[in-house]
Amino acid sequence: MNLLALAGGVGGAKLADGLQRVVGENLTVIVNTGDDFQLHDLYIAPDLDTVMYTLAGIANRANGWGIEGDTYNNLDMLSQYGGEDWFRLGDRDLATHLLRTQMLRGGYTLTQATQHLARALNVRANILPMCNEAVATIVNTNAGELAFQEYFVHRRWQPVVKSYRFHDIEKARVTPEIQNAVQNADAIIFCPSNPFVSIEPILSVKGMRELIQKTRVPKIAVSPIVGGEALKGPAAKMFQELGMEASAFQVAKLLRGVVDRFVLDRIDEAQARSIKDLGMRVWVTDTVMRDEVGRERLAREIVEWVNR
Ligand code: FO1
Repeated sequence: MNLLALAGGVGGAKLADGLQRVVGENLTVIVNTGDDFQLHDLYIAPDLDTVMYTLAGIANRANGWGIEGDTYNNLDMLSQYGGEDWFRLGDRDLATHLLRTQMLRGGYTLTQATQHLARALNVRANILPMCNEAVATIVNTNAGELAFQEYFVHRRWQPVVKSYRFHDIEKARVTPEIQNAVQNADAIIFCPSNPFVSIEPILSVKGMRELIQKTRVPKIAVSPIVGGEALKGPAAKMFQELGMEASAFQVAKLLRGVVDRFVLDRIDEAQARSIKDLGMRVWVTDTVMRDEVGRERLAREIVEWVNR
């Protein structure tokens, strides 16, 4: 069975890892690149790297991002010089950014650079950036307009979000690799990633939403909001600041028209009825992935639900 997953950062990467454990190379992951930015003259793609390191089995276990056991000698030296040190790039992680940046400057696409890096790390699944063009998520806050990493990392997602936009999204196009993956997919899984700044950028690439909508296969979302809270990051806070309640039901509402099945945590079982009323089939289970066993169990349950 060919699976296609849409993912952003840490939560999405965990389910992608579970899916890779179940279907191996028959998994393709489309990853958000709205978080990408330039720092120290390097092209940095945090979500692509989080997914890549997680699927390669080398992600930092405590953070979910970065590489397990990485050192920060370069950062310490940079810091001593008074350079920009708020974004913690590890020594080994740095190699990824150096090589990717060289490849992009050498005329390779982001898709090609990503495939080269992932292959070298023995990742079995196919990791694809949502597009080859540079797109930048900009968050409009009570502290003004902030580039995504400035909001997320530098200001620790404390500013109040009023709105957000994806700069240059109109230039982004669905890649041939994504077109292929969508057409060959037997199911599409929306990983538990932030619906506003991880999933929405992917769906906002010209032609992406329609491409997914017209494919007649199960499309399954897993809620990143469990018991009214985000498992990681600012998703719940963003719901509230954007005037919505933070709930799995609201996630389902945002994905109505694209997704036809919804995986709901047991703790939110009372919302099953209202999600079904949106026209979705609902599967209730334990969705919190505490370890690799939990990732694989959730992935297997999803695959079995599709096969049933
Ligand atoms: N997140 C942080 O909260 N602080 C960091 O210093 C940081 C560094 C970093 C370096 C490389 C990388 O691939 C990711 C990194 N992240 C860091 C995570 C990342 O910026 C966010 O988790 C995502 O952009 C949100 O999905």
